[in-house]
Amino acid sequence: MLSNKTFEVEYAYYTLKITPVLTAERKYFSLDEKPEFTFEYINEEEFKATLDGHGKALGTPVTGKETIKTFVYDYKGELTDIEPEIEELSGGREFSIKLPGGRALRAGIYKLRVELVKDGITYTQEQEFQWGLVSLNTRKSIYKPGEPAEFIIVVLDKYGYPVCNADISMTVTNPNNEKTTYSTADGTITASNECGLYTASYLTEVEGKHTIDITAQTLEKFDQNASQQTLEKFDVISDADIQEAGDTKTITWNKDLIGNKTSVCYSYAVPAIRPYLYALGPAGIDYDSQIFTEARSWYVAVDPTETSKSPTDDTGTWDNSTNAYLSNDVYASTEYERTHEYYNYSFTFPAGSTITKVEVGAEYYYASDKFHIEFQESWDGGTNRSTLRTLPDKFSDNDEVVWTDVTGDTSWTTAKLSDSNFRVRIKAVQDYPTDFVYMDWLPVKVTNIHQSGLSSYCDNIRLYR
Ligand SMILES: [Ca+2]
Ligand SMILES: [Ca+2]
Repeated sequence: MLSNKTFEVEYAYYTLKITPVLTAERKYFSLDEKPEFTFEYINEEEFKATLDGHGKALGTPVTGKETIKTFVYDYKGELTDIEPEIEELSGGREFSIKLPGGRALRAGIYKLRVELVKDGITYTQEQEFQWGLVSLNTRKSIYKPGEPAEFIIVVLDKYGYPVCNADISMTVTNPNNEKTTYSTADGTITASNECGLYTASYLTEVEGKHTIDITAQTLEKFDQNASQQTLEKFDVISDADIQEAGDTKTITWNKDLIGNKTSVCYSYAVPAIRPYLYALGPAGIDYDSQIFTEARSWYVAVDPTETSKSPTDDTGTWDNSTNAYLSNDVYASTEYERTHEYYNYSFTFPAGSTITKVEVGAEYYYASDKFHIEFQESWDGGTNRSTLRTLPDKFSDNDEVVWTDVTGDTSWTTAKLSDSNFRVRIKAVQDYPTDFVYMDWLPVKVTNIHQSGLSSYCDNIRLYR
């Protein structure tokens, strides 16, 4: 099996008992941290036990090679291409294993596996950890005392998708060791309109470094499958010099200050890959042979777009069929075993869109339990169709739309959702005796992701000398 990283260790020790131990510094890391672990297979005591009182080795010396292999797996148990940095520490046989950060990271649950091969025997240790599930942004990286600091908290689930109803608590410790607590429970942390984003406001009083601890409880969410995609480049547009090195683009401005002030502007577009987060910054300012650097990076992500559409054309044998174009308590209906097909949903998507979810909606009711509606969709003009699904019993129209997730029926593309290809067929299915079924509205909802439009930023810079 291929590993992310293989590390060879020369040794000239003595026959020793091996007890590998893998320890995580913590089990939760924020996105701008590099998760760090310690791997040890002979501890200090065992090592000392092989020496006599004068530091000389006991027993017969053995020389050879040991191999340490590391593997980093994602939440699906698939090997990632994350290459840990392995460093030999002094003392027994102890190694530091550090995961590198990157410009583009997928938040989630990961597992580090370390294999030690010694004398033909493989010793394995594993450690699970969370990376970037909770992160904190502030509008600015530095605040003046008395200025309110607005915190933006981002909460993701173990697959890296935003969590809308997280239960968050946060403690801010100021330099005098005074603590202020915030929580969604007491309303000091509030959910924003955008799923996964939460805000809190903190009044800065004391100068110095503040420490912030956050925990978030989330309900598990299983409705999305991430597709494997290659990372794309971040598009950056600016009047400044743009240098590219590795996965980083650096924008540099040379500015003459006017009244100690200047401003810089740039635009960027986030690649259409979910659920990755992209690091911006930290920004640096060189002045008077000094350098100021922001405390940390900022993260941006692409958000999915949801679009609902109604049919605008139909064919078949239901009565008053066009009434299913609109939710208005006026119905298409039938009392016989008949089928009807709806189409021309008029979906349009930006170029390069990836379809992540397709749902068929139905606002309907049955006059009795003698008759049901089944439906199926087609993505190639009616040649192939999904299997029939039965809409559950519902005996009055309460204006509720029953959505069925049909994402798994085919590998959806924007072309499969075009007017020439996409159709929804409904079928009344008879028990005995017959009775009426009613369809008020037959919408379709599609979630897609695409490269964001350009976001433009201008920063005003003022130098206090
Ligand atoms: Ca209705
Ligand atoms: Ca209607």
